[in-house]
Amino acid sequence: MNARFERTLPLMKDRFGLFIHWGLYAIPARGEWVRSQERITNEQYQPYFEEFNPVLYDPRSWAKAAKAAGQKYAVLTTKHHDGFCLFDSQLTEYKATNTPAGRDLIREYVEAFRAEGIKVGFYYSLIDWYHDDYPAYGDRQHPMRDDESFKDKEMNFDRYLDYMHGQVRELLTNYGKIDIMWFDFSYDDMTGEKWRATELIQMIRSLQPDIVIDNRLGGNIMAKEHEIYAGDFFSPEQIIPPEGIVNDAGEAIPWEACITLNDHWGYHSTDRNYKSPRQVIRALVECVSKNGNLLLNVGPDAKGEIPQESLDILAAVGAWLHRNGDSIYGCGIAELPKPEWGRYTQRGNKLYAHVFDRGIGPIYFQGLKGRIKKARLLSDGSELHVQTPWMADQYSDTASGAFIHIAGGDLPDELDT
Ligand code: JFZ
Repeated sequence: MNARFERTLPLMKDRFGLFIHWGLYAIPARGEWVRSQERITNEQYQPYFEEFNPVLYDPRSWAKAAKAAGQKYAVLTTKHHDGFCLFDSQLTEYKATNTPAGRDLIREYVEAFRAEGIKVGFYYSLIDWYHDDYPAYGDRQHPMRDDESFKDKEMNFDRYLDYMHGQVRELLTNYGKIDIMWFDFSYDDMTGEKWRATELIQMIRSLQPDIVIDNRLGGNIMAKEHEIYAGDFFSPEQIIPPEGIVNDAGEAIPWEACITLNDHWGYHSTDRNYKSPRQVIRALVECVSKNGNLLLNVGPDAKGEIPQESLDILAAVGAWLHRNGDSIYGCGIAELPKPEWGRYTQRGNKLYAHVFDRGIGPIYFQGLKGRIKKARLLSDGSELHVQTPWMADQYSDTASGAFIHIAGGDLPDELDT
């Protein structure tokens, strides 16, 4: 891996994080794009601001749920596309402090997650549908994109950029050490220096030298020589790349897939299309097997609670990780061909075989002939009988299928198949 990704490596050992989309859009409860999709004006959206009162908001319970789920970091929307700020920004009145909530909700989040030993990340939307100086008419996602009355509206985009940079400065000055900055997102010609991205990155690095930044400010993270704002990791969305990510020079690029639990990021009251714990565990294994992280999303409701369905999934994944976490944390790709029955992950001289599809008969470990020192079932530590050097006759079913941990004395040196 290229040396410039060194600051990303500690985060990439964590492998599993919690994404939280939360804001005024939890009240209409039709997802965080509701303003754009339904062309909702500022005036029509204003009642949600006036009534926002998440009486059950208790970020300590969120943090406990994340911890029990085995998640090592979290990323919360400090401001989403609707422009509403969960933090007490001095640069806008459009913030939680001025709603019935009456306080800085981000401060409580930071303190609660820190207290549980979970790394803290800020999602911050580059797009802003509230700010007067953000292009509205003709912008393909803005709620007012086809409202003629916005056609000749005067705006000064630099004023928006000053605001946006100023808010990032606030976020990275007022809350102690922040681990991740997650910008979202560039599109069309709204990318790179359009955001004054070099200047922004320089400011961020001066405030938080170790912070890890996503790649959505633009630039080309795949280029060997890329822009300073091209990001510290690649962020595929709702997709796990088929073979991991390498740049133009064939070097591995750190990446993190972000995935929803149902079909929306923000709270949606009727979307019951939840993934199963088994699917989520397999997605996590899949990411790790290709050197990636999984950022799994929840959308708390207007009262401030994570939906029960999501909590149940998190708990089930956590129960699996409690026993099988050694095959995830600090693990990455194994230099072996992708097996037919599932996926490998590896850390040092330990190879982990995640058997998704047991099939009939023995499990074949291609390319491992003579190299298996011993095999143990990771979930309970029990001995597995490897009948010959290339197959094991025992397995146990777990949520993700049979699970075998093969511990070899000096496997890595021998793993060049
Ligand atoms: C963005 C947001 O619009 C969305 O609400 C959510 O916050 C998500 C995590 O990020 O959605 C995107 C951003 C980029 C792409 C697709 C959806 N993209 O590049 O294809």
